[in-house]
Amino acid sequence: MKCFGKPLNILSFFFSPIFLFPSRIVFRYTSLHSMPYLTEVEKVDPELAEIIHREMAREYRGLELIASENFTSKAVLECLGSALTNKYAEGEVGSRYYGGTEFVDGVEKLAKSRALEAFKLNPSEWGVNVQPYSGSPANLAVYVGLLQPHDRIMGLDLPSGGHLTHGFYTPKKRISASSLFYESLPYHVNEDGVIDYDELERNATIYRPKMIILGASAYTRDYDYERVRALCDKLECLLFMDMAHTAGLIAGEVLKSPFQYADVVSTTTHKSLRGPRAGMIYFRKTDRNGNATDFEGRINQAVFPGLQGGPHMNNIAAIATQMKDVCSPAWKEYAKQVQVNAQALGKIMISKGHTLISGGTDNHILLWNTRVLNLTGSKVEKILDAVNISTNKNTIPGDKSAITPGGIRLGLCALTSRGFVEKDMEAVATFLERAIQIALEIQGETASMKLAEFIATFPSNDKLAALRKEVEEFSAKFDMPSFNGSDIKYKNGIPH
Ligand code: DSN
Repeated sequence: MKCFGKPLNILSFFFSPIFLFPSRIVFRYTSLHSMPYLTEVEKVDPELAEIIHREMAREYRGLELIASENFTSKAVLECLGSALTNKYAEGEVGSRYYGGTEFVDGVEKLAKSRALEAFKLNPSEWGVNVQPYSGSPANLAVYVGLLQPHDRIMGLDLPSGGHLTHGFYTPKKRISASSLFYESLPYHVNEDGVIDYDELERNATIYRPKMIILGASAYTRDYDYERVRALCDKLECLLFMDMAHTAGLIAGEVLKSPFQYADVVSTTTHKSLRGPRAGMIYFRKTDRNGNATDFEGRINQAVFPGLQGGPHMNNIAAIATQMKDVCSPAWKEYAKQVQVNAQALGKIMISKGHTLISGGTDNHILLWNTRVLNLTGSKVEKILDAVNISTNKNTIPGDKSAITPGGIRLGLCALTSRGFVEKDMEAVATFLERAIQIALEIQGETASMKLAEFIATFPSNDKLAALRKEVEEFSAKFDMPSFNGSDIKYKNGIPH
């Protein structure tokens, strides 16, 4: 029988689709292999597809140093683009206001259990709501759920590195809903860029807030949870930690966990956690003495129907898959590497004569004092943009204006997701340094040069063009977690 087997196989080959329709097979292979991304958008909306292609190339060819950004995984992007986006599911797992929720219930259950596991939380002590659309809605839901309108809160002031939603207002205007609907007294960092816990304690003792908020957008040191917990106990007020920036490092155990101190903890899921753009709220089911709280109902009600409608189930699925990643042993390595990279870049910058607020970092953020270089943060942000290094201008201690702040915030989560390690920080620091030298040459003796005039010189500056080319060639050596090299249309330069 064996000897008839071969001729039969050969015959079947000649009658196979490959032999009869080779071009079709080759086409299908090519399309599956190299064009899985954006094919439909290209077909129905080429104008939009083109913009997305340029953004993909920008991400791939640039150095992403914005501290709140990261590069998420293909699995997260697939969840975001899945059929789950079609589904309404107002309510909670098992008690929804819509039919057909048997599968999305499974999705949300997974997201919740993994979100608890990621921070090693006991489900009888802590619960989590994974429905907030992002960090700001999550924070508002915390206030709506646990406070009465006009209750007093204390958060780190925005110019000190705090977040808008922690009660920010200016002398002329209540800026955030958190200062419109609640009374807020900010605390500050001292001139070294470290939280002035003495000031917080002094003022809190007089002001007697209902809630003290820890967490920040531009703060480089870990928090003294013990001290603030003791203060909250003394004042009988709630301790709320917004860990949006540092959640990934807390899960990776390179920073202290706030959970043993806080009553409620919020986070975004896209910063150091590297997931989709969404938010989560963790709340104590039992207080620190083991007595049951009513936080679960109050937080859940505040999210829906208090502030939101239907949860975005595609996002919740993306949270679930990202939390699986965060629970994996490899996550600790990622978190450690983020911190190591930030500290390595900080050391190199200091060795090159630069000044960092607080003298370095415990986390992923560096706050670079550009005021001492005679450059505003706005000018540095713009010149770095011109060479495809993305950062943002930031206030630093002593700044009078948030419009022309004296610093730049750098963060290492995104580059670490592309595989950057300590040795790559030398090149990153050198690129930053060269951009600064060009900025100083442009500005010359006229530090008062207007930002628009400064930017207007860029197109004719050959040194900037050369530096941009080098930055882009260097960046393009690293993979993107979000898409394959073959998905990138403009690998060698983005058309102007
Ligand atoms: N805007 C974010 C940041 O950049 O830190 C926080 O919401």
